[in-house]
Amino acid sequence: MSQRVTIDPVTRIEGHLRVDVEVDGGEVKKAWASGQMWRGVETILVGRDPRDAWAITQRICGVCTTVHAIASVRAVENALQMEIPLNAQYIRNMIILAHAVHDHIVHFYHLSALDWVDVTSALQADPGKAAALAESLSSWPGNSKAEFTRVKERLAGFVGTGQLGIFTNGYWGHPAMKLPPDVNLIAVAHYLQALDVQRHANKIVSILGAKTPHIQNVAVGGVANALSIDSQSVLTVERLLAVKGWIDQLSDFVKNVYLIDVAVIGGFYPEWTAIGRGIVDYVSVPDIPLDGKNTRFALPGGHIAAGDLSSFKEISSHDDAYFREGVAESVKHSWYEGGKGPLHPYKGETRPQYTDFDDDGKYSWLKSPTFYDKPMQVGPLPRVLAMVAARHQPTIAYATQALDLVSTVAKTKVGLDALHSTIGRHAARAVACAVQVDELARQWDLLLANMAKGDLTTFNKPLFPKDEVAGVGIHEAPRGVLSHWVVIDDGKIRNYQCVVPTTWNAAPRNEADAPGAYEACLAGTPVAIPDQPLEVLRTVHSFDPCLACAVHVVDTEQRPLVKVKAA
Ligand code: NFE
Ligand code: MG
Repeated sequence: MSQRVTIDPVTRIEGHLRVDVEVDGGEVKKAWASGQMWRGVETILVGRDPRDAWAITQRICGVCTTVHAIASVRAVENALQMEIPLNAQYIRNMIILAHAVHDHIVHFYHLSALDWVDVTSALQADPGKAAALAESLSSWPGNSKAEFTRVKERLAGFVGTGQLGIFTNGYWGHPAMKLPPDVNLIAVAHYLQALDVQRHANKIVSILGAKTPHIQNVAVGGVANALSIDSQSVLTVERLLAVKGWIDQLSDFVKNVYLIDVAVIGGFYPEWTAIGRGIVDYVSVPDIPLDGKNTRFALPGGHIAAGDLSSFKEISSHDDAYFREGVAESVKHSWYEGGKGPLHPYKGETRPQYTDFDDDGKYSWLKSPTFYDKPMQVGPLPRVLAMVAARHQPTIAYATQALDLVSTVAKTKVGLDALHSTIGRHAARAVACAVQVDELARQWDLLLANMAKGDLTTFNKPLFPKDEVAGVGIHEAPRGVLSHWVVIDDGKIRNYQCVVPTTWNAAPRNEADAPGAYEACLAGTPVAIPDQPLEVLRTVHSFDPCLACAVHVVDTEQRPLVKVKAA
């Protein structure tokens, strides 16, 4: 007999996501992903000055705080066909990369690791054996017996008081938890260390961006940072040297802790390299521009059809018509006025029309984006597969290292194909993070080398024509492809549409009733205990949902923190 499980809201994500699954024979047969809030930022922008859009759109989200600012200025600059000073590109690139590294570390340890790590089991661990194992895998100084003993005592202290503190309400002891106690202890220690390390990424963003969350230094035409090689200006060499120190510390953690933990956990859950496959049509975009016109990039991106890397079609610039012409959004299953079929974002409409949750009708505030009429998966997995297909050597090296370690722990050969999965999304995120932290160091070098040549320019003034112009700002954000589409008429915004990573992944069914990526990837997920749907959360969390981004909003209703309904 089939059971309906509603998880509303899903926690340890950003925003208000409801997920419904129909469970039969111990696995998910059908799923619905529903965005439960709406804000209308796109509507707020109409009639405003395009130079202000970045500051407003950035408030879409407090998690990916920088990404909407970047996509927005890129959209307006694209409409004006502007060239951006190299220094501005390097500073933006460093902000983008530091933010991504922060986002990925926090997502793995603080938002999703506890789906795989049983905190209470760590109390059975032997700190000496845990240290021997961890030290055999990396040279990270936080892997000592003394450190693991301290963490175990601290944990025993929590549990002894009857309060698990930040670890309350997990599915501890669930039959789907498989890590041995020593590995659980290592992971809990790294969870706590990651809380400390992630600050370094935010310090970089706040020094370069003037504050975080929500940077203040971007402008249509460049950045507002004053550069100088003497000590009088805002971004001095002294401050840049401090930034370099934090980059080095992040690099150490990402390569010696994060990448290794993900691979070890993957090795203990090899069955999860075959669960959560779903949509294997992927799109990512090139990012980290190396010139002022967004035509050369450090990190490639493109389209992969049906999971086949040989089908890779590179998206070569931010003006690439292949990307620009392929995107459309349907509202057939979304709470908006519609009836016109899928619309290209320049023609997009955002007119809310709430009805109830209807399984076969409208059931989400998210629109349903498609690329050449097909739903896509976006995110670190599509990004890594595109970079592998484009023969980006650092990506190939880190992916090989991670998969080899998964194979060693699982005692079976695990190849690239394992990445099309729930655990694969985590592995790809760690691989992407290692690539990004290296690229962050390289952008630092490029900025200093350019300053040393005597170029201190950071801004070109935008000029708005009387005529109508349109532009797209593309950014490979932490959760995947982000695009802002702006139509400007006589210097004022006439239409503004954001097509956001979580909108792609958490989309409801599209015009052809084909499910979105969460929905498709949930099908086949095993569920041992329907009212403790840990496995469903594993697959949903592997995408790193951000609903504020996806529907751009505010929930005016009070909702319970966790509601799991098994019927
Ligand atoms: Ni609010 Fe975001 C990212 C964007 S995802 S987290 O990455 O854009 O929808
Ligand atoms: Mg939108």
